[in-house]
Amino acid sequence: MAVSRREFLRGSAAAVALSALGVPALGADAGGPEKWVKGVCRYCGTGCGVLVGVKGGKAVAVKGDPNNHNEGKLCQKGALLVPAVIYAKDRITDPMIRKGGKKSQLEKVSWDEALDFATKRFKAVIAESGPQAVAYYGSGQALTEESYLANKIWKAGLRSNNVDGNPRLCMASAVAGYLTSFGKDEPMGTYNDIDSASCFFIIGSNTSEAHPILFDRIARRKESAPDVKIIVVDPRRTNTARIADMHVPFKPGTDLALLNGMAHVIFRDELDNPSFMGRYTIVKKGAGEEATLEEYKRFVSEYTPEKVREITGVPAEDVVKMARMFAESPATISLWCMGINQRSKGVWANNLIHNLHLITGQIGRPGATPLSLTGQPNACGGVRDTGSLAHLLPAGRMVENEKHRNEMEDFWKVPRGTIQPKMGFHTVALFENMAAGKVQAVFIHCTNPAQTLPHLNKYTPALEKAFVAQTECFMDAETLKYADVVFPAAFWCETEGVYGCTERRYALTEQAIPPLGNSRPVIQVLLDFARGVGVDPALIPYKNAADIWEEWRTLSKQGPYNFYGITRERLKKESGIKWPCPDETHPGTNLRYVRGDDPLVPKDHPNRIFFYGSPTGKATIWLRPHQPPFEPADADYPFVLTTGRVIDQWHTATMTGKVPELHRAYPAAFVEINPEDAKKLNIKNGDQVILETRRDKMAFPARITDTCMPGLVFCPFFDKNKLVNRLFHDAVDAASKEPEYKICATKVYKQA
Ligand code: MGD
Ligand code: MGD
Ligand code: SF4
Repeated sequence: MAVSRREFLRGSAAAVALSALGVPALGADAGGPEKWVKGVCRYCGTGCGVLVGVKGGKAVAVKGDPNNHNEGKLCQKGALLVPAVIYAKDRITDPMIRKGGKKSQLEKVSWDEALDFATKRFKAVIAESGPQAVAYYGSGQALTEESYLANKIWKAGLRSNNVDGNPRLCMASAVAGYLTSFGKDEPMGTYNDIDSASCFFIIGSNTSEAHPILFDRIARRKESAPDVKIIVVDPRRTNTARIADMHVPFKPGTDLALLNGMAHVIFRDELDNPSFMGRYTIVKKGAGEEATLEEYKRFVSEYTPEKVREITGVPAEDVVKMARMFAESPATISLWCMGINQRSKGVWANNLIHNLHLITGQIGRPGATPLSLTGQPNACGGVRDTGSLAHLLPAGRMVENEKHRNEMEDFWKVPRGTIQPKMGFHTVALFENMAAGKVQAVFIHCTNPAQTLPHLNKYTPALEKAFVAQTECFMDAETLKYADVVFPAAFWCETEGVYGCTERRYALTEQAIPPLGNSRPVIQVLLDFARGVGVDPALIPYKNAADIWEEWRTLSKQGPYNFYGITRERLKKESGIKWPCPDETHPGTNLRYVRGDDPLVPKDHPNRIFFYGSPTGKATIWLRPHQPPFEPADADYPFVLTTGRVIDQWHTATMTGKVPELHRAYPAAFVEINPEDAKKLNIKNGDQVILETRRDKMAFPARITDTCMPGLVFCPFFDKNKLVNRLFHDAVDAASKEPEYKICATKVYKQA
């Protein structure tokens, strides 16, 4: 890039601000909207507040909410949500079924017929094969009330723990990382920490494209305080890396060695914080056996900068420099996302980031915190917190814990023993069991697995085999090819519900306009479906989403996720509140686990920080050795293929693909390839390049760029005409079961 880092910093912040300023008038007729209705952006886990402009019963404009954390700003995706996406030509407005099996066409039918078609089939499967033969596959984009309700219907109503969803593909390693390091899920920090941090350790996150408004906040922090340092650890030189003081490209999949190497330097150079460790931490190894701090120090002492260089390719002096910057800064924040989570050792990588904070005491102060960035707008609030995954129950409870099951059975007023004691199938196992015929019917909500599961050649047959009931808004969703019944869902501001974003902030999207055509809020669909399948009406006595919120809020009162103070009325008035928030007068919490800030830490607790989610009250430093990725490059498949996002497209592009301004920027998939590699392979810009893995091969147009280091190629996964996931394996992290979408081995050659 020809511009200086400083110019880029200014430019990127300005671009975000510009989109916020330009957009309010978009789509509005002369005179402007009649009213503005408060909500949350439909897209990423940044969770920006929006105001939807309404005129004549239609959404005509959108602008940033000045009272939410984004202070009125939106990136281009949020700013272009209205009207193109809502009123897209291919919106689904009527229920549809396939009367003649998978090969027949979808036909429009009435709601009664569609519901009857689905519920009869689910009932028959349960009667013949038992509740373990049915499943719910949900989404971090579904509303909290929807996920809570589906979880309750399946686990307590149908007695099936087969409740999972796309957060398994995304946040599962972060969840397991928080659980094992601190005892409970969800971060202790918030976005406010960005404004106080003096060192940003950004690892495996392309913040500028995936969380643009947070990137803008980081860029502003850097501009306002030039001493602030930014380290970006990523094998690609992304836009995020362009504002870094130090970009550290390295061999993909070797983060564990790098992070242990930083710990080595911290001890070697006496940059550790013994009093913090002594007071607030314990040490564990392997599956959880206790170890001593001396054992841990001996363990990391093997990760000398020279050894780390051999494994990672990072110069030894850079390992030392990073460790010093991390430890010596007045306040260091770590930010990470899929480069860490979507890995066969994703949980360990999370643990090792937490380790760095625990050994230096860079935690529990403004600006000093680990903060994992959440991808989807409601993976945290909707799925993680409500426990809508195969191994979880609400508010941090576990399916396999009898006490937890009993607590939920008592609260839900079902007999003890109702919830099955064995966890259900996590995503990859769920689709494996569908292919094997053990799971015979699935309810898919707000996700598009036929494009986004790993190893698609293995899993699309599962969708062909099982009975698929699907909620959807747009006709171009790939999964519709396999749907037996389609429920048209009211989209975003056509209904109401809560999203919970990265920073434990719950915020309400209010209904601004009526559902389009015959589409319906999914709460209503789930309630009708449950009654049709024979779930006891007493279990689901709700009239609307607000009733469900009231139950969930009351339930939270019992434990460490307490947000009883976040009433529907408050959510209508305020632009998001961060839990813990135990009563209606509480303003919400910034520094979780910190006495004086977190209301769940007793005021008279002897320690300033109390990790109350952990049985010892302390955090855990883990001994985790380096391990290579599942499928590293080798002599036969000499390149590493990685996949991810581009700023203008959201996942499978069913929404962003409808917005001309966004679609023009990235109309189709491509492969990024380093100039050195391109030269060796005689590839020019735009040439068709074949990527061939052990599973499949596919051609992409080449983009020759130094973004990728030599030996690495990158493809985005938004393009349904190039299902890049056909190339991928389905290896998962042993603990979190999250797939390793970031690394597989591939051949690269020019199409003949
Ligand atoms: P990705 O592009 O998946 O985005 O947000 P990010 O995780 O920031 O990958 C992040 C980075 O990981 C890439 O730059 C890649 O080079 C790097 N990486 C690859 N291998 C390694 C490795 O071995 N180690 C390290 N340290 N890094 C590696 C994802 C987030 O984005 C998510 S989860 C969702 S659900 C949302 N999706 C989304 C979207 O689809 N489009 C846009 N525009 N924004 C989005 N925001 C959210
Ligand atoms: P989306 O496009 O977000 O992708 O994968 P998906 O969740 O499968 O799917 C959302 C679906 O819901 C779309 O079909 C959309 O049209 C529909 N929809 C939109 N709004 C509504 C609504 O209001 N109601 C209903 N009912 N439906 C609606 C995302 C997944 O992809 C994630 S989260 C991750 S982190 C993984 N990342 C990843 C990667 O990094 N690389 C590769 N290669 N694959 C990946 N797959 C995963
Ligand atoms: Fe929406 Fe994310 Fe952009 Fe904010 S940063 S406007 S939440 S897409």
